[in-house]
Amino acid sequence: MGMSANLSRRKTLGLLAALPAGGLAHAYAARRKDGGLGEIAARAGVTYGASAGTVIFDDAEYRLLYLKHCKALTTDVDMKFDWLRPEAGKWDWGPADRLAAFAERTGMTLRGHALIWNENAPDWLKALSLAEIRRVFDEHIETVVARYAGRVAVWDVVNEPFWPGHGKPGGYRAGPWHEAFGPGYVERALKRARAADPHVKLAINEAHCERDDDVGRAIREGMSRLVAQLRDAGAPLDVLGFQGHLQPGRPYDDAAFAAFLRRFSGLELHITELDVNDETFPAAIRKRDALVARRYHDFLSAVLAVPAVNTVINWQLADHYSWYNDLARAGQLRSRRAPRPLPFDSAYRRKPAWFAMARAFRERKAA
Ligand code: 9MR
Repeated sequence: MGMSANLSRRKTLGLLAALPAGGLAHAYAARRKDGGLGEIAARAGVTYGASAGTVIFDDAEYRLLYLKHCKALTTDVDMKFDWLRPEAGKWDWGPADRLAAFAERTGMTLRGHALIWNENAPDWLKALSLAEIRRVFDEHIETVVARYAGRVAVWDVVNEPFWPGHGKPGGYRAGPWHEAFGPGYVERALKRARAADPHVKLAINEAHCERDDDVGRAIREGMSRLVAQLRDAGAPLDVLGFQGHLQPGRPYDDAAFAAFLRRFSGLELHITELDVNDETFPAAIRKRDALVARRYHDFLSAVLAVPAVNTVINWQLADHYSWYNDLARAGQLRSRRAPRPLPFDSAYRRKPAWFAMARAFRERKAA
């Protein structure tokens, strides 16, 4: 990044610091006008944003990326069950409240992630009787949704309902909530969430549907069946979220995924956690970035051809904050090198992936 960009960034930081709270939303909106990804996406009818954690309050340069590019913000981990309720009888609202206040102040659409997920259950929950787990389920949804009513615009009410590998009937993901209610936990969660906030959009958020292999196809079928059942049951459902953690080492058929998306008439479709795992790409950065960018462009071109897709969210914005770093450190990727899955690098510079996304948004507008 050149000297002048650095200077103007510093100037902006100073300017923002000097503004009273009331003027911030306006100042942020003004900043976004000069070519932020959120503006480019908006012109194509797409709300663009990224997930964020409280690191944005410590890393001012990272925060500026959100201010410039994002019109939507998803809480990365801070509204998850185990973050809100680390111990029995204890609630930790601090980080979630801070992110909610930030989104409100800056005029970003807030996506709550995620109310009910069969993964990541804390030990104290797993130790409860099934009757107690049922009580905690209802209490959790009512308490959390009511607290953020009017501030969270979309809730990922149920995250990742399917995982065929668990061997449950219907391919459902196993875990405490499934154990307590069976697959009916999904409908129950949606109804309870609607009762706690009549206006928030309610989403089911699923992984792996983008894949063109046995797992991807099984989860797609599961989602189709679930949505049909929920419709028959009159359950409230506004949005389907597809995470979009693309794994180029696996088989993909973007056109087949887009055809699958077209099945869901009457629902909004959101790409909720987009990134590209570069573990199978060559090490050379220029080559790797070009392949990551191409993957972004091909995927987005296919899904943006579906009119109901109106939201695209990246899972974090800059490479060094991606969850793939945790996987690399834990030896769970094919390579231990620093992953480059996102539109910005660790120096906050736009990468080819940024331009590929912008191009896909512009092409949708022109189509
Ligand atoms: O990014 C999240 C990471 O920091 C957490 O350790 C992990 C477990 O809670 O969850 C990550 O986010 C996941 C999301 O909640 C659901 N889809 C897959 C995401 C990446 O693992």
